[in-house]
Amino acid sequence: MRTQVVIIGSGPSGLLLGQLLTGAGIDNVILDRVSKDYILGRVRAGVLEEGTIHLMDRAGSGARMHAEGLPHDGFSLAFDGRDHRIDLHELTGGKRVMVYGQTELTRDLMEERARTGAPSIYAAANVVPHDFDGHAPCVTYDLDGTTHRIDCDFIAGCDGFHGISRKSVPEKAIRSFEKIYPFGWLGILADVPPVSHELIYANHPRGFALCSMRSQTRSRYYLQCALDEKVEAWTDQRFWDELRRRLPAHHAEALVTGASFEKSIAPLRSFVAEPMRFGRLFLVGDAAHIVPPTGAKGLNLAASDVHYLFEGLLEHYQDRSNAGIDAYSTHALARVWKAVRFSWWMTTMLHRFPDTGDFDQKIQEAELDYLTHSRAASTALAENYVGLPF
Ligand code: FAS
Ligand code: PHB
Repeated sequence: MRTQVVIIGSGPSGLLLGQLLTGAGIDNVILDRVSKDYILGRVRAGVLEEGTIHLMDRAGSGARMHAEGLPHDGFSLAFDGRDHRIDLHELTGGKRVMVYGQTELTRDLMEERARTGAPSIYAAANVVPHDFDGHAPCVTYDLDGTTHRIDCDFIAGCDGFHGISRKSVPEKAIRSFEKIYPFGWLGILADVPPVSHELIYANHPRGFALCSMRSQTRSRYYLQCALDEKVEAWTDQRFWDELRRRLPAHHAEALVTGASFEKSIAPLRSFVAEPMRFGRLFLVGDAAHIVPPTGAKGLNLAASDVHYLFEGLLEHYQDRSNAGIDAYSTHALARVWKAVRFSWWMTTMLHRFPDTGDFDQKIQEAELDYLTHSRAASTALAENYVGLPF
């Protein structure tokens, strides 16, 4: 088989890139090692920046997102028993975010891809990119007991943090930067109405909490937890009781609880691999970088990588120019590092660190005090939260 672009990974990065390329008449094949259902069973991001929304529209996959997504003009920081609203819309001159689950975004892209008939191969084992430092790259994979080969012009490594693409790059050609946080997030999904119409990021002496949602009837909540916590040790009742302790009294009293249908613990890390291009192989999304979810940036960074790579490939095929793909890594990393900084800053400001001393705690309190009393400081938060320009 031959195609122009092989995309390894059928998560948001791979699917969004695949649909943009298909729409531009650039042939592509998506490979994933698991099934569609497995991918759709993962519960992850919940907040979309306007840039991501525009890319979904350009990929022909935005209809349900606009119909069911929840536009949000602001969110609240909760500490010392009180809420402090950050008015994103006013502070950014009219920008907002949309609450729409990554699972639904992925489903929309999968359904649009099936409608266009572009090829996706699932349950592909032993996917391996070859000769991407030359002019004739290819990808091999095993399916139904047979090894297959796809010759191509380019390979997009959209296969996430644990994928094969970044691991296929010679160690001397890649540099990584990492920070591991000493806690994780225990997340829960339940079909109960959200405690507030907007998100609440809570800083409490017992730990961070986040009140989010997927719809007016489905809530998504998170609690900071120790890295050695086990999900099995958290009954629904224990989760709800702890969440109430970390929220201001008026929210704790209003909280509607119920049976959860998803509960998981995610570790938090910041990670960046440089560069993001190796000859004919491009790293995209979580394959190249990871951020703690505090700033709601992971999925949205994947989208901006896709934007830069898609524009570069379009220029290569339509204008016979390599300027865009040559600039991909530099352009993507410039935005990645600003989002990594913002996600680190939000995480440092809102979580309780096990080794926090009295001085560090006073600095955190001063940060929150300055942020909620300075228009300049809250504007800086708002412009990062809605997403810096592509
Ligand atoms: P993904 O990891 O989504 O997709 C990679 C795909 O590649 C997968 O389908 C995988 O099966 C496939 N793959 C991997 N190795 C392969 C191989 N060798 N061969 C073939 N296929 C292979 N972001 C937020 O903004 N907010 C959040 O709240 C949030 N919560 C998260 C919680 C968890 C537990 C995790 C892990 C991430 C979370 N994220 C969050 C970040 C997340 O949303 C990612 O940014 C997003 O999934 C990135 O999409 P992709 O780059 O497509 O990577
Ligand atoms: C979510 O709804 O899953 C979510 C929202 C905002 C975040 C992180 C996760 O910062």
